[in-house]
Amino acid sequence: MRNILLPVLGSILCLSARAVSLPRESTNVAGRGPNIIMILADDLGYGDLGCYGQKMIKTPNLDRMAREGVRFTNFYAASPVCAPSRCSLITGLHQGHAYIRGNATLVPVPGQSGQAARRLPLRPQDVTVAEVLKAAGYATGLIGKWGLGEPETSGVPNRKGFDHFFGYLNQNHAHNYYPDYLWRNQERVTLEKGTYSHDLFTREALEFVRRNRERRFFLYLAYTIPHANNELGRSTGNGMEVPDDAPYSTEPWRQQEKNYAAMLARMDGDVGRILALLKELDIDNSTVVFFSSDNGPQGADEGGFNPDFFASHGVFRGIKRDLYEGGMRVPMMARWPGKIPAGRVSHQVWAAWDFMPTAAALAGTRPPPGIDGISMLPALLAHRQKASEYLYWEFHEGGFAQAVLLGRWKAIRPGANKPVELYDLQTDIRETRDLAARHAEILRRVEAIMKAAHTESEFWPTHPERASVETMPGGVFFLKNGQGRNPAVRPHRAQPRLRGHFHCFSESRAPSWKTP
Ligand SMILES: [Ca+2]
Repeated sequence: MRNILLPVLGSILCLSARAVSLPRESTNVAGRGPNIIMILADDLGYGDLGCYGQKMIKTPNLDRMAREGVRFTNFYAASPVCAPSRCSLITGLHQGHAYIRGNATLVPVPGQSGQAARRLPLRPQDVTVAEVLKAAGYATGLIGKWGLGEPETSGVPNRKGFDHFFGYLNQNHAHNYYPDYLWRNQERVTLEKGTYSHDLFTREALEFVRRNRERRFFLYLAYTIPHANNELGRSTGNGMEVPDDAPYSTEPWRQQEKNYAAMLARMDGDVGRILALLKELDIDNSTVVFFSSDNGPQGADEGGFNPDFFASHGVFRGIKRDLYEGGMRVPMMARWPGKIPAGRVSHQVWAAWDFMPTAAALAGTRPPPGIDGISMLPALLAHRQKASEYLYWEFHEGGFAQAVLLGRWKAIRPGANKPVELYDLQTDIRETRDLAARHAEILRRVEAIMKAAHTESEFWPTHPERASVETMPGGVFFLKNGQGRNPAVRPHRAQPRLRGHFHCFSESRAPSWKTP
């Protein structure tokens, strides 16, 4: 990706997440390049689609999309949970540099209270793919789940490059598929009772495409399924919320699994409708459609769905919240008739933070300088592709964990003070044999990358116990020196100092999937 020494210097000089600015050349350029649609599923695993080996759930439209385009086998999400994964996707920065590195911060966000006190909004200086494409003349729309800015903050979609927004701002709100309201731009829209939000998103997406068919557009369609309704899951044991379990009603499965499969069927049909509309409007050949997921499949603790039932994690170890392959490796397909050769399977290694520069390259513009991603346009077109030197991840729930992919080697440090595990993906795709003790030189290299690729974040400190963080009742954190203090919360008697583990997240850690 880049010389290892440069980020070391960078991490010394820059203690906060980096901000990047739009290159001047990219502004006021008339729309060029194809339309771009990014369809992102929520918690859909590598093994959930027919074209990725799924046998029990039928996904004919997505399978057809794969046959008509390229299917990638080595594509990685940026984080094993929603918000950080999506932040990296749209800003081109991996988690060592991204501004948002968790669903919830470890310290309160200044000026915010209640739920928002731990939801960090994107800042004006965090450049998104929507801003890049808008500057290149694209109409930009976001439909579905955002999670990167609460109401009236700097991070709302309309302030981050989206002309049009319809959906959820808050991720917990997005658990509810029959919500009382959604946001249309910055207005709260009351919904009719019994409206399934996913259906509204598809309707809205079809309308967006129709409305913008005469001009270049970018549509980020962030579906919320097959994620669970966690609150419903906790109260009833079945949080897999869908209006109808067809076409799986008569299967001898538990209701959770029927509903999960029905969610995928619903989404598959809707992707088919979007592809059919492109054809009907005669913009099929001028539209690139991507399909991917934000992280691996959820555990049974979220909606009662068992990710082993359909082998949603494929053959891999781990699920959502794991840095093992099952939590990180997700489907990625791209379809652009006439340009992307049909029916290809590509083993190109790439990650969510490569999406922004890839979209910029498609649009004929340049991404902002200083990002981690590189354009994968050559790989899409089956041309010779430059590869990143390594991929880097970090994750802060349950302690500071890191992972590196370096060629065939996958290294994972499961906690700040834990030894690094090393797996050879070429011979051990399930990550069962830790070879760290046998490959000292590789271990030194990946440890150097872990040091170099990470910059410290004030909201996700790697050693919060040293950063003088104290926890408050209800899981609210304070910095002892008063910085970051939320004035809306009255201090109570401080709880014992934390020692690297946090148990206050509403999104609790899923149990690890055991390799058979
Ligand atoms: Ca997710």
